[in-house]
Amino acid sequence: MSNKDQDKPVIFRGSVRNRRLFLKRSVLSAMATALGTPIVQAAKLPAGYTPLAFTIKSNPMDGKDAAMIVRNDRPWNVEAPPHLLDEEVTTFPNIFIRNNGIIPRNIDANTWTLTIGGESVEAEKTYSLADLKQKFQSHTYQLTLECGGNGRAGYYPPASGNQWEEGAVYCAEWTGVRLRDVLQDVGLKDDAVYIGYYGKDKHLSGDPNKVVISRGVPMEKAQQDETLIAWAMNGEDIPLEHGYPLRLVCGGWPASASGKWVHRIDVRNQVHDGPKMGGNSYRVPKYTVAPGEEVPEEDFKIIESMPVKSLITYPKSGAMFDKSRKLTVRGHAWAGERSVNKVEVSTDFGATWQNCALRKATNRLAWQRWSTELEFPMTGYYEVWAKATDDQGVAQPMVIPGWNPKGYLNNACHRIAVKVT
Ligand SMILES: Nc1nc2c(c(=O)[nH]1)N[C@H]1C(S)=C(S)[C@@H](COP(=O)(O)O)O[C@H]1N2
Ligand SMILES: [Mo]
Repeated sequence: MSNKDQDKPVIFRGSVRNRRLFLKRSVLSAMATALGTPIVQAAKLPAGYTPLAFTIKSNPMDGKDAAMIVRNDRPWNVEAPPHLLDEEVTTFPNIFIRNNGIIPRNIDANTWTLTIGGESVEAEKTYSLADLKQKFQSHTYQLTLECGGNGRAGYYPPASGNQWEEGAVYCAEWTGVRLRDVLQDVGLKDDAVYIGYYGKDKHLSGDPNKVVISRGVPMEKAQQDETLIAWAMNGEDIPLEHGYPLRLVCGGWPASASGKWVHRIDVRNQVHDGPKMGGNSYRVPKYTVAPGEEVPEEDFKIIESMPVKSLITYPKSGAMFDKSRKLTVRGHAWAGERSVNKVEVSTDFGATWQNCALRKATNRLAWQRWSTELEFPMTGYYEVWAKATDDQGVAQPMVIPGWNPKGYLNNACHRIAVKVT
């Protein structure tokens, strides 16, 4: 937030795009007129809640949101509208792209190498792709990667950064070797606590010596079965945008821990301190803060496992359908290192909830498919809200969770609008 905004009342800060309408009961009939159909569960509308059809950003009723959404073109950042994430395993090009720098070009996989170094290895070791494929057993897992800032657009006052709505998440199938097996081959010292990756992308400044981003995970996460050094996504070469020819993949954690175009991994005797490990990058306050509050740097902690969340991927928000039909609703749910125990949907603004069928994950850290059928008592405007609960009983909040300076970890319920005719 800029300084000149500090003294304005909270609801007037920020851009017009993010300003919400605040609803009085008396405007409901005007809304129904505008929609051309009644808001059937209007009596259940929480006070101050603005139906999706009347929020200013991405009006679902205008049918204009069919393609991938570009959030920034330098660096290139693109997200998927939720209905493009309906596949069980997400495929290119329906995958969000998040870059902090410039995508490297002219990559030759035949000469690509991965060096494992750092102060906590016995001796540095370098592998070609062929070495990795021959020396170690390969493994394939579906792994959910969600940007720590997914949902940032929902925070108020707005947090700087890509204004992701719902679509900075995917679950693809990755093939590679376990980082654990490679680390074992290199030989670790007893004081190893963290790993840090280095990619071949270029810094926006053009300075070839400047590292764009170098993040990592603690040894425990680095040595999980599912933590891969991958060369294939969905059975093919990794698309260039997603890290060709080699990528670190740490499912269930902020996707920033999964280094693209990886050519070096350091084993550290301290928490890795590469660019975007400190300050307020991918870190949140250790305690609840008031919206807009300044937080001292020492009070931040690194984001690890991502919170429970779900998406409605069918139908598309804004769908119209005939009252004589039952409406199939489906999507995915995930919970970082945890699994999801329950997904429920509501068609009356959260007053009552209906249980959905929920599949087990194909493997740990993969998202889970859920579906249900809905019947609507009368024609009109409805919203479908979805809410997942993890295996520790933690559920998604219906409203925006705790504000934090960089707008991370918004796992509020996903909502779509539907019109029954
Ligand atoms: N080398 C490199 N790796 C990176 C990034 C980057 O900018 N450079 N961005 C990270 C972030 S913040 C995210 S959310 C994911 C995005 O992965 P995707 O582009 O495959 O969706 O990559 C991570 N790995
Ligand atoms: Mo990210």
